[in-house]
Amino acid sequence: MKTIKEIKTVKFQLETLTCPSCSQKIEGVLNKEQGVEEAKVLFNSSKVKIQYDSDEVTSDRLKELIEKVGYPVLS
Ligand SMILES: [Cu+2]
Repeated sequence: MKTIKEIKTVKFQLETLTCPSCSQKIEGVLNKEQGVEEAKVLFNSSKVKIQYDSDEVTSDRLKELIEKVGYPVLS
């Protein structure tokens, strides 16, 4: 039997994004992660919207990946 993937959406508020290349870097790292369906950085509001499969990756892990790029996650 095929299991149905449960896709969740999480939004993080980042510290103000100052350059577009950083937001691309964040998107790149997230989209490469197993379990991430789609990650999108909303540059103007310094937010990241991520759709992910909660069986494969946790929101804590996603947060950690963003912080590794160098951007503190505020909430
Ligand atoms: Cu930058």
